[in-house]
Amino acid sequence: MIRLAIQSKGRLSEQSISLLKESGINVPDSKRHLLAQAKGFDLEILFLRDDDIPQAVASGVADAGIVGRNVVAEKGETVDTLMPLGFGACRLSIAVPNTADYTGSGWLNGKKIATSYPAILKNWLAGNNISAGVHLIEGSVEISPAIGIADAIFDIVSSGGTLVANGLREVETVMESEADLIACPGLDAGKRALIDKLVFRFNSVIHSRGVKYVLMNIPHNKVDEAIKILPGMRSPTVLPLAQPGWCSIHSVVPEDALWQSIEQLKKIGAEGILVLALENIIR
Ligand code: PRT
Ligand code: ZN
Repeated sequence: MIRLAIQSKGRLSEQSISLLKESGINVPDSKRHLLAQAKGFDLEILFLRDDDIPQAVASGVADAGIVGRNVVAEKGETVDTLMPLGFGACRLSIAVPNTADYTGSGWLNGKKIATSYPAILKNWLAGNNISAGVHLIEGSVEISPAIGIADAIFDIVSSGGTLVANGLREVETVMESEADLIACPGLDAGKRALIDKLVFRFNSVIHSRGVKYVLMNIPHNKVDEAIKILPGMRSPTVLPLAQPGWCSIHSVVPEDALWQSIEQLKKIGAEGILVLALENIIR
């Protein structure tokens, strides 16, 4: 049995549960309990605030956890980062009022910066030889310059909409973040084997995202051309059809290139094109 800590409610909560579900691990609906036994894997879920996950994992209260890289960096706990999970993407940036005459990071010398991430900010300031005041504030950091608490902010940015709405502009990106799977260092062999199984399942789900399985019929003399159109196809499956001169090609195609590829394939004579969703890619 392993214990996995995930955010009880918040931005990473639903996607953590979806990833587990797609990996064949069902989490009971009720989030009112701190601990819940999952179905489909020898695992229990510990629901925590995201800020508490790095310490829970570092101390062994949980064997593994799903949490933003930014939170792990801020807390400074010793954990093993096993894999990025492909959701919760954001960056931690310094932003200044639109009206500021910002010309480079030297501008920050002697200024006051409001943030909920003082450790990451102080580390970056020291690394860049900048001497600035760090003002810790929990929540609504973006309003600090307007109400005179600080000259700049250091906060999470994703679309950038919050900065624009508050008359701020992003001037320095300090770190990129997304949700990571972390684990307690030094787990015993039994737990390590279960974590490896979890990593294997997560990888197969994540690799199947953003790709489609495409099948089509094509004249035999157009197969080489079709292979050139299908991006990333190294070793296509080509099967003969009962009708002479025709064959069927099967391939995995990235979603962003899908429609362009299909239009080109139709032009060279592809017929009966089927696009199917992929649930897992087992490597
Ligand atoms: O209650 P608990 O302590 O568990 O949750 P929380 O309120 O501390 O965190 P939560 O749920 O807001 O975020 C959890 C994690 O999601 C963060 O630690 C990041 O790793 C990740 N994440 C991804 C984000 C965002 N995107 C995000 N946009 N976390 C916060 N934001 C906020 C940001 O603080 C800012 O106010 O959204 C605003 C900016 O968004 P844009 O799109 O306007 O730029
Ligand atoms: Zn939090």
